[in-house]
Amino acid sequence: GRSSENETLVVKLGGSVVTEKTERETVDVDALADAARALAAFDGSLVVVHGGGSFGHHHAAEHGVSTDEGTGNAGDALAIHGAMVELNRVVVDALQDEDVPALPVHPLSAASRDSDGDLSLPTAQITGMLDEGFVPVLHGDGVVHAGEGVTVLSGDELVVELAPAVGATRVGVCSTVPGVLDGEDAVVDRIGSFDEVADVLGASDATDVTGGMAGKVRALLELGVPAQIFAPDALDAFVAGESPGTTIETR
Ligand code: IP8
Repeated sequence: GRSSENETLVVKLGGSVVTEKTERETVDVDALADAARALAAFDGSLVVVHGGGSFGHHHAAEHGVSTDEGTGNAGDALAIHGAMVELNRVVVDALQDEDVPALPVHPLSAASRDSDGDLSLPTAQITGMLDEGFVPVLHGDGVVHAGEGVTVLSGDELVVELAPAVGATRVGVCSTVPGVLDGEDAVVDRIGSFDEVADVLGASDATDVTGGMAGKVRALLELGVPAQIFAPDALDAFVAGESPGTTIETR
């Protein structure tokens, strides 16, 4: 295959890929091991971000916390963060088991939102890890939010923030769906503008990055680097430089 040494990938592993979404705090061990094996084949710079799945989301829901509704209760914030740290450790361990030099980065300890909800995320520790040959592994988390206490920071938002900061050459969003689907459940090969898929995705609030596929597509169109949305069985192909699923790139 082609050499990936000069590439920098940001890969999101969806929460529903690495966990059993319906069973509280249960890892999908086999799916995670498969993903770790696929990522281990890559020899360039790699940043991994994972979502919440059955770890973060039910805690956030129980405490009424979303990306814009926060909690001022430290115990509630810690319940959300603690579950995500637990999942993160399992993901990091699975990657290290495949000899990926993975290290954890916990967004709650570094990021913040202003009163408009705009995210600020320091990245010197992340680029520093990449320069030293490590693979930073971030996760959806809680984030301190001016005037709100702690709100949810989604993995999708992290991907959009990180890609330009690390000079990503490609972004991969590994999800349980094989890509963006058209009206007939066929995968759309390429999206160059939101208008092309507005009919099938419906309108979405541009600021709501956890709001399903429409929000994802909008955010990924802004990136300036090609992004691909694909299912777990296509992670190998993505890593190898192929274009599985839906490619999202402004023309
Ligand atoms: O699954 C959300 O991350 P996502 C994480 O990427 C929490 O939306 C804390 C619910």
